[in-house]
Amino acid sequence: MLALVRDMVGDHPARAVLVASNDPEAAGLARAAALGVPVAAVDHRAFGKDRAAFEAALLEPVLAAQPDILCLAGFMRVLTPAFVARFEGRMLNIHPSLLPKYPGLHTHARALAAGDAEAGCTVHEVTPVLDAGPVLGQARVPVLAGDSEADLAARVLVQEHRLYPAVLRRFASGDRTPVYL
Ligand code: NHR
Repeated sequence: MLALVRDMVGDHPARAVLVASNDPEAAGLARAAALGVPVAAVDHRAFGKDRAAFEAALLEPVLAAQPDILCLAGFMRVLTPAFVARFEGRMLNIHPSLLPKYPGLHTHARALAAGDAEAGCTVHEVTPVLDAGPVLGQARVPVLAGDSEADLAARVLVQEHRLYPAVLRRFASGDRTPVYL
């Protein structure tokens, strides 16, 4: 998230209008605020299993900010089709695997368990089906002998911070050609 916010200066085709989180304690909120970006938090735990009610509350600050594009970054709440439909074709996510491999959770553990020689991250359009929307970019890293889940996650994260800003720049300029780093 911070890599995106920090990139949106100068000749960048977009500007950050809001950073929103489902976790009021998320460290990124204070960091974004320190960079001068408006922030909002809506704690999903206050809504129990009622995803629609959580999303209705989240929508208030999001709609007030009038974004053209939504970027999910470490956002861990599956979004309902109704929410996705409101932002169809203009909501992105970064996922820590080389999709279509390993949609969902525990991607690094799954790549290690499979003995993969390569791992990486993918930026994709968010559709109602989890981690299945059109790919907008990918970056690859090697899996090294003896890697732990944390080792691999850290190596992929470095690439996430390069890939997502590169994809957003291109996407915000109206170009959906995938970026491959
Ligand atoms: N929503 C839709 N409709 N489509 C996608 O592609 C989405 C999405 C919401 C989030 C991010 C995704 C990831 O890149 C994402 C993509 C959360 C879960 C999950 O199972 C899965 C994938 C992603 C995010 N969430 C559990 C839930 O009940 C909670 C898991 C937890 O809190 O640890 O929402 O990783």
